Amino acid sequence: MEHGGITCLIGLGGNTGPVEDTFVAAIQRLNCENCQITALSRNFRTAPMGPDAGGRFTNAAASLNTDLSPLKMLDLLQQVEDDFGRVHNIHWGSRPLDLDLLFYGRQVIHTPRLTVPHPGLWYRRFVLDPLVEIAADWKHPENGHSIAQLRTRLDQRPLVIDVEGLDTLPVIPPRYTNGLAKLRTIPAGPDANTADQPSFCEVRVYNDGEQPQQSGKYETHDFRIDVSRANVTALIEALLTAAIGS
Ligand code: A4P
Ligand code: MG
Repeated sequence: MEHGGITCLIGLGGNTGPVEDTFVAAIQRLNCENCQITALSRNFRTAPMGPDAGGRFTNAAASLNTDLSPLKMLDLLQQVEDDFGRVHNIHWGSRPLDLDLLFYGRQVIHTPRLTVPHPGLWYRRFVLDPLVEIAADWKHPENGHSIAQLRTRLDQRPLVIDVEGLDTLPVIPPRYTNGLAKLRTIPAGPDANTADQPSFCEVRVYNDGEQPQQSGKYETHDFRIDVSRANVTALIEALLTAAIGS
């Protein structure tokens, strides 16, 4: 590659097979004629996000310089994923290797095949922990926050939990909340999933009450799940235990 090129940040994830070896081999594959790896984070062991995600993940982040267009860059990432046995069947399923294009320079891209910056990156600890090691000062082109600021935001308290579709709040023992979390109940909105499932309610978690400035294209919660009313208290207690300790 000639001088110049665009700096990209990519996220690596995987939870089947020898993931750390897979990461090393994938980085070697990405370091090619059109692409030069410039930094690589440590590997992080992370809790799986999503009900079908499987066991614990390993996550990392890398920066690279490339003269490939955004879609050619995505092609390359998908080619490398396929080479390591990725089967694209279950959304958010377990996988030997997932390569996400987190940033392509400062570009903002919204096409059916490619969304850049990656829409989930700004609230996912498993993306931000590795990213902060290699690009703490990198600014998100849509919300203006640096990676370090987005990461710090995840630790801000109180943790706000909205329960949509319940008239009264579940009773949560104070040892769980203790000023570190704020529970609110909000009426079910017109588009609430709970409209067709009256025995369910929707729980949303916000790491802070005030979200980073939105472009209008992001969802504002950090986590959302529909849960039966009978299980809502157990869910919230589990969330609080995981997020702030009991
Ligand atoms: N696509 C659009 N934009 C991008 C982008 N910026 N980078 C499209 C990569 N791909 C992008 O992706 C589905 C489609 O997204 C692609 O065809 C591409 O055109 P995929 O990788 O085939 O499917 P996926 O990964 O199951 O879906 P998705 O929405 O990309 O999920 P994520 O965000 O990758 O999350 N838990 C932990 N702890 N660590 C993880 O790494 N990863 C996931 C998947 C779930 N839980 C996890 C982790
Ligand atoms: Mg992916």
